[in-house]
Amino acid sequence: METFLDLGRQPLSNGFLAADQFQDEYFFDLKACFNTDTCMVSLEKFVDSSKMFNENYHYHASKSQTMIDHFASAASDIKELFNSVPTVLEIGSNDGIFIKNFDPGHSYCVEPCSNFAELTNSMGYKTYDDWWNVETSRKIVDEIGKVDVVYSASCMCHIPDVENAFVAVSNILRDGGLFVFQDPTAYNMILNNSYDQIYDEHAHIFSVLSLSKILNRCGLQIVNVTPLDVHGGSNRIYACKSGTPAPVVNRMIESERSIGLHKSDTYHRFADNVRKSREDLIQLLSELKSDGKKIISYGATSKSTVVFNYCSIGPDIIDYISDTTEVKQNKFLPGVHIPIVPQPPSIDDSVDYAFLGAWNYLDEISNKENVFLSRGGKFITHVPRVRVIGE
Ligand code: DWN
Repeated sequence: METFLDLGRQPLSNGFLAADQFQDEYFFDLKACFNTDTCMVSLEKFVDSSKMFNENYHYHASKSQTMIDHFASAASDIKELFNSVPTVLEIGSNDGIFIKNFDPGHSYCVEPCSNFAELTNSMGYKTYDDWWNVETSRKIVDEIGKVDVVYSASCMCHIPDVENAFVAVSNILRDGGLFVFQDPTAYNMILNNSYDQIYDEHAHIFSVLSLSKILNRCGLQIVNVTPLDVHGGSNRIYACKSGTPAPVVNRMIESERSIGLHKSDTYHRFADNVRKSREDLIQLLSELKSDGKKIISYGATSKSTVVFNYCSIGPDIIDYISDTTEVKQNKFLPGVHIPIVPQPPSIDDSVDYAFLGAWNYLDEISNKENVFLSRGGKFITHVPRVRVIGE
């Protein structure tokens, strides 16, 4: 393992908190490393999963229309692959945004955040409030048998012992069944310089190259890959116990090799770009602030927790963060403690600039905030480079 990036002392990225919790706040050293054997990008030290995923988990997937539409489409694509109603197990079902598109009688969930497990149970989906691992897979097989589809979105990369997680999938998948999972890609992270994909919850940043090596060790074979725009660039991986990989699988691996995802110096160059991004963002925001401009941030995201803590940008620069998620509102962003407020229908007239904490929803946000933009308001982003959008 070769450490290539140090993002400094970081809080829990989703650890939104009240002022009276500041003194007990948890911090850890966030460093990323590259495995020269598997080509996997991972955290140098994993954060205890129970600190991040528990009954107070703040992230509700259904707070963006983009993702509601995305998962409805994903469900439709999967249904078309089967002649009859498939038995589906979703790992990391969050608020039911995906599984709600399936028949409760043939669908099951695994969700360790009990606030969400209770929600999908109340929606009629048998939900196991457990960590996903071999032990849980055996328990579920004993209860319901094997399944046609295992689906997981933005979850597999959150599991430190991801090989155990994949063996567990192999355990529960019937012969001829399909494992479909999607997570942000190392390819897009390097191309977009989106270092804010690296945080406590993201134990790994996947590539097709690294996954093909690891899945093969777990009795699974990648048979197809679909690149996705969501979450800053993701891959939807289709794997099964045996099958012939579609040509796209090798094409994706060749694309990854063409930008050097198999070489450690690629990641050291990435780290140089990250350090420059920090300097550029601090300079831009400081100059705007000293010119008397009012700057807010849009979307209280895990990603913006990383950026603002890495760049030491706090409430002296960013007046507040607006967000649609009720459980985040009237709290503070972890670490730098920028206040989070309910998101109004339109950005307040007093605001000059909005940093895009939720840059992955640029289109949706631009449509929503056309009044702000038409009166001369500007968005700021750091991906793929620090800039005022439209200037
Ligand atoms: O992997 C993960 C992804 C799926 O979600 C988790 N580990 C944690 C989390 O990461 P994130 O917080 O960076 O995700 P999002 O989806 O970029 O968060 C968007 C945030 O922005 C939500 O809190 C909702 C908010 N939002 C908003 O306030 N106004 C979103 C839109 C589209 C809006 O118009």
